[in-house]
Amino acid sequence: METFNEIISHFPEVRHVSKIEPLTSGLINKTYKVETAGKDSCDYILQCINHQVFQDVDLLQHNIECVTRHIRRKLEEAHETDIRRKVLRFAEADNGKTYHFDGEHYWRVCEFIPDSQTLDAVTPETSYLVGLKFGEFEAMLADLPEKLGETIPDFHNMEFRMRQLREAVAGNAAGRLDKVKALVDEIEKDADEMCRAEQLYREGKLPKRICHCDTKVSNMMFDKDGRVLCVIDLDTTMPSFVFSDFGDFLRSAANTAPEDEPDLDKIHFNMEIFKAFTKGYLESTRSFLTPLEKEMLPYAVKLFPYMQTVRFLADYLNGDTYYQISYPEHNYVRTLAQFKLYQETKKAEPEIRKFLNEE
Ligand code: GN1
Ligand code: MG
Repeated sequence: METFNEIISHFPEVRHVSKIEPLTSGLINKTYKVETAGKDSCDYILQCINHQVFQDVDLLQHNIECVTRHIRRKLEEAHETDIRRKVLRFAEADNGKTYHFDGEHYWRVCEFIPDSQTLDAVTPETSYLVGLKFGEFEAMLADLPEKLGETIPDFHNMEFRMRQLREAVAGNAAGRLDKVKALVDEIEKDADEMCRAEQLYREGKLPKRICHCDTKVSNMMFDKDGRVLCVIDLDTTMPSFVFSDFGDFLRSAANTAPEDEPDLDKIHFNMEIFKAFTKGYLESTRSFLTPLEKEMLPYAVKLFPYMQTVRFLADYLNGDTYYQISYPEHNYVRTLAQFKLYQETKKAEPEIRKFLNEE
């Protein structure tokens, strides 16, 4: 691997680096903050792209370039001010691309958004704003002229995730099957219902749209006064069902506990967060959501805790090869926590339906 300074030197606009320090963030890429000296120079985010997960880095960066260019153009057309803080900008490397390959790893640099913050927890008020913004993100990309590829093929394809789980069960690579066999049987009972979207897609009844596919509140930048600035972490922006953006946000934000909470009694579905987010999301997507998409939003709420249960469990069975873990049974604890959340979303379904019917 090249040294940080060597890596940075391949991005000509980044000069006078004074400090590089790691940032704690997602489970996938490694992220660093690069500070530069000089009062007019901006700081940067340096990321080592997880090339195991994102195997086609060229496609990944192509998607991101198309998305950020399109959004920037729309902001300019709308005479927005402060565009620098409203859409990400990636630095060009000396190879003319927005990434550098050091022979082993892929690196990219993007401008650090000044005077911004991320939030780890949400209130109904911020959920409403985030719903509005993620919906607006989809709306802005509805007329994207370029075709985007899937940066992770079949990322939110439930049939594919079930196949992966079944393979992990059959392989039993880490010898953990005995411990989770009963849970696998429970999961299997709902598999057909949870794979409904793929079925409807094949029948031509459900569209795929450009979605963010990782709609955590931590993927939204706010200014210091709590106003929404922009959407970040665009790696998974690709064609998907709108359920991805709607359901995955609620999976994390409407959970009353962290996604790896060991005490299952603490895990509930927060209806206030659901209502506020849904209100915002519907406001900005009303112009294009089809009746079937809207009718299936309660399904989306259940789908994501279910899918995440399946993904964590498959990784646990495979011996923790995908998600970074902090202790040996971490993926097992995550699995149980997501399955509990799934059951809570099932319990909440009548109220969820009632709210959506009135909206
Ligand atoms: C991963 O790395 P992070 O936290 O943004 C994963 C998501 C999961 C999430 C679970 C590319 O996201 O799909 O929902 O972990 N991203 C990828 O915490 O697999
Ligand atoms: Mg992510």
